[in-house]
Amino acid sequence: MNDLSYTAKVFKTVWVSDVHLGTKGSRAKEFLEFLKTIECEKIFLVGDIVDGWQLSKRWYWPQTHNDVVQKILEKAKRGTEIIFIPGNHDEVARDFIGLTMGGIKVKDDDIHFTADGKKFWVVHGDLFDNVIQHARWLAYIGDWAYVFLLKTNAVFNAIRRLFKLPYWSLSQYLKSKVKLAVSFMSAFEKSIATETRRRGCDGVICGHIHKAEMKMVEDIMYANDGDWVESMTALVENFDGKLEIIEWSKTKDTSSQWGCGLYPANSEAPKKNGT
Ligand SMILES: [Mn+2]
Repeated sequence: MNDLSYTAKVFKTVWVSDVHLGTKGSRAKEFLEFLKTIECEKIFLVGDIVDGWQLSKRWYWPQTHNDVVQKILEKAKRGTEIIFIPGNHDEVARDFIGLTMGGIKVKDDDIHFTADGKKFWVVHGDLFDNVIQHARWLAYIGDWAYVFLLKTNAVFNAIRRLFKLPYWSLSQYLKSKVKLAVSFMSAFEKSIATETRRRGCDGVICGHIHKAEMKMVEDIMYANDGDWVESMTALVENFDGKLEIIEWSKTKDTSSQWGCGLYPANSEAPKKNGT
C-alpha cells in the first residue's frame, strides 16, 4: 500500500443524479473528475443524467459530455455494477426499463441493502413532485412572474406612489416565495417517505429536487444525492454501511481529508469490519 502513485477513493456504493448532460448548466467536467477519482462496487444513476427535454429543443453536446458517457461505460466494462433509474428529463429511457445496455441495467426503481442491513428504496422522485405532475405550466408562470417583477419593481412602485398607494415590497414577496419552496420540499419529502413506509423500507434514496440531504422524515431515512448543475454532490455508502454526502467543491482538493482513508485504485476493497 506504499505506492500511491495513483489513488482512488473507494466506496461500496455511489448514487448520483441530475447531471443534466446536454445543457450548458451541467458541470460535466467536474462530474468526470469525480468519476475518475472513485472506485466502487455499484453506481446508481438516479435519473436526469441526460436532459432530453433540452436536447430536443436545442442540440448541445460538447466533448466533455461525451467523455462522461464513455467513462460510465468504461466503468461498467471493468466490472462496476451500474444501474440507471431514468428521471423525468430522461424519461425516453423509461422505454428501456428491464433491459441492459452497454452493461448498464435500466430500472424503474430499485431496492438496495446497505452493509449494515438497512433496506432502501431507490427512485428518482419526480412522481412525488405535484407541481410537475399536475401543473407544469404553473412552474413556468412562476418563473416568468419572478423575472418580470424584478424588472418592473421600481416602475411599479413609482406608479403606486403616484396613486398614493403604499410601497409594495419585492423582498417580502420573495420571502414568501422562499417559504413556498420550503413547504414544497417538505411536502415532497413527506409524500416520498409515506410511500417508502408503505413499501416496507427503512429509507429512501432519491434525487430530482437538486438538494443533497440526509435526515429522518418521521421514522424514514431520507437521503437525496443532490445534483451536478449547482451543488455538485453525490451520496456514497462506506464499507460499514454508513451513508455520506460528498460535496465535490469542498473535497476535490482535499481528498486525503475525505471521511475514510485513501486506497490504491486496484487494491482489494476494505472488508466490512476492517478498514
Ligand atoms: Mn428530475
